[in-house]
Amino acid sequence: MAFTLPELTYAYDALEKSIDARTMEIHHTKHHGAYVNNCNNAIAGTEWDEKSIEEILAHISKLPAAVRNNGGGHYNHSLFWQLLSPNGGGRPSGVLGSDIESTFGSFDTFREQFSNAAATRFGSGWAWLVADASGALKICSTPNQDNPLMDIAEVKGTPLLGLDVWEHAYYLRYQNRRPDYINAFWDVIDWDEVARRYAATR
Ligand code: MN3
Repeated sequence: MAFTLPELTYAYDALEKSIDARTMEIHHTKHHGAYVNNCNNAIAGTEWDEKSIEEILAHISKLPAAVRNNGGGHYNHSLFWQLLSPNGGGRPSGVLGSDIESTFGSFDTFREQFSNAAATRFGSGWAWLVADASGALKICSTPNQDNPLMDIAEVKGTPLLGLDVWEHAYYLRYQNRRPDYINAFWDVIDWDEVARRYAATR
């Protein structure tokens, strides 16, 4: 079963307050589209082409770099689009909100630490909030298209929130100002989706 490029549930210009339409369109159709095609080509005719993306990532150390880069890219972007919403922003409520507060001290401290992980990732990569195997919330970052589901990840866990800090995610509007893009990201986070993912791990 070949992987396919998922449709977005909102228009390319729906997140304009934080991410411009042209960036969204190129990012989705060209960048994510290429990860899907390249991943499919890399696993075609192997034992992995019947497996889920999660199962592939869990065994990524046994697979070629093309699968790590493009399979990771497919998973990461599929998640990223779901975490964004034109009605996003604000703060998480419920169990997620209180667990973030008890883990990091406050929502503002969490936001600062996550933003710092995103800002200080050298080169291309992602910042993450994960729930690890014990259920603990952790912030980490990964290079390139790696993610915390990979068996080679330094910090492993289920990704709840992820931020793409590749230049292709922000350069048209923000150029070298990655911190401004990170700041704008908080206005389009769909906390209901993050909470749904957290609940599924518990
Ligand atoms: Mn990207």
